[in-house]
Formats: sequence, structure tokens, C-alpha cells
Amino acid sequence: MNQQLTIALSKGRIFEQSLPLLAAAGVQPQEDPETSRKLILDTNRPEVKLVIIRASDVPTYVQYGAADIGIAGKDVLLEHGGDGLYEPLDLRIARCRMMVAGMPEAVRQRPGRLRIATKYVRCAERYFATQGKQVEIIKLYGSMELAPLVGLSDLIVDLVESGNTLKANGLVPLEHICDISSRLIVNKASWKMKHEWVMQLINDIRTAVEADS
Ligand code: PRT
Ligand code: MG
Repeated sequence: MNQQLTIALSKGRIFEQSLPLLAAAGVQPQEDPETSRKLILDTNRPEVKLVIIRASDVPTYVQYGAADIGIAGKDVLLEHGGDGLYEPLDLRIARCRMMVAGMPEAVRQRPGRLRIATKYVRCAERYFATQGKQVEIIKLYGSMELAPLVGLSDLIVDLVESGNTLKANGLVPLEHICDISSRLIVNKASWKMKHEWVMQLINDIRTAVEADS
């Protein structure tokens, strides 16, 4: 096959947990993104490349066709929206929960709307709308746990895995919004143009995912 296939993913937990799944599809990176500074990694298959990018940029690369396939958290996909993307497979990796969290005391009754600090603005807006609650969302880019401690917000919306980060900052989980795991996403044009190839990869990975659970 003389075509190229590019797979976008982030380093860290998604890369590490994707490795066995990619291996099941016969794809093995030639370098470790934790030690290499390269953003494009060769694999054992000359026609398959990995691009290593920020987790929240993965859907953008795939949507615009800079990558055929991507691996991204459902949190990132919910925020990005599904334009130009198929999401054919739940990889069941990098699992956690999106939650509302705050101080253990009863929620302070601010005159006016509750303030919610989060990097998941769309998810938070949708969630509180379905609850019929009027809230003010404050967009942050990280360290959401700090916001209630310094009076920036009443509550946060963040991802929780073990709960240790909340606990270490004196916060408690309050409401479960949704379960999160990483998904395989495919550019709609690649789905059509490289269909056989993409389907083969998906089927090999699906078999590995199912054998794992
Ligand atoms: O770090 P960067 O800003 O580049 O991007 P990112 O944080 O989105 O990337 P990364 O690699 O940290 O996370 C990639 C994906 O992993 C996320 O999009 C989620 O889908 C998934 N994932 C799974 C998590 C967690 N578990 C997780 N625990 N992402 C983040 N966390 C953080 C959480 O935000 C909180 O700060 O870990 C902390 C909570 O963990 P516990 O175990 O203390 O509860
Ligand atoms: Mg992170």
C-alpha cells in the first residue's frame, strides 16, 4: 500500500494505555514520546506514523484531515463537538468520571447564580441546564481544585479518577455527570477513502479491547 496513515494521540496516560491496543493492530512506535522530542513518530510499519500532540488538540487534527485517526478522551470530544468525525470505538482506557465537586460544607448561597469553575465549559453548561440550574461558568485551563479554596467559584466540574486530588485539596465529589473513557475517532474523508485499512485497524483494536475486559 503506498498510502500513508496518520494516527494522532497525546503522550502520557493515553499513549501508554494505547500501546497494547496499537500493538494488537500490528503498530509499534519506534520511539518513546516521553524521551524523544519528535512530534512525528515512525512505527514498525513505514506507512503508519503517529503524531504526538496535546490531548485537547487531537479532534482538531483529525477533523481537518491532518491525521486520519485519533485517540481522545470523551471529555475532550464532548467539548470539541463531533464535526467531521466518526467515533466508532470505545477503547475503555484512561477511564475516569466527570464530576461536580466542592467544599464539604453546604453550598454557599450566593445572592444570584452559583459560580462553576471548569475547563469543560460546554459540558458544565449542558449539565446545569438539564438540572434546571442557572449558573455562571468561569473558564479555567487547569488546577480547577484551587478555585473554591480561594473564593473564585462555589463549585468545580473536573475529572476524578482515584479522588486523591480532590481530597488533598479538601474538596469532595458531589454529583456524577458522566463516565469518561478514550475513544478512537476517524476523519470522515479517511473513513471513506481508506475504508478497508481503517476497518482492519478498528477490528484488530476492537478484538484487543474486548479480550481485555
Ligand atoms: O495535561 P494537558 O493539559 O496537556 O492535557 P490533559 O490534562 O487533557 O491530558 P492528560 O494526558 O492529562 O489526560 C488525557 C485524558 O486522560 C483526559 O482527556 C481524560 O479523558 C483522561 N483521564 C483519565 C484523565 C484522568 N483520568 C485524570 N485523573 N485526565 C485528567 N485527570 C486529572 C484530573 O483532571 C484531576 O486533576 O487527574 C486529576 C484527578 O485524578 P485523581 O486520581 O486524583 O482523582
Ligand atoms: Mg493533564
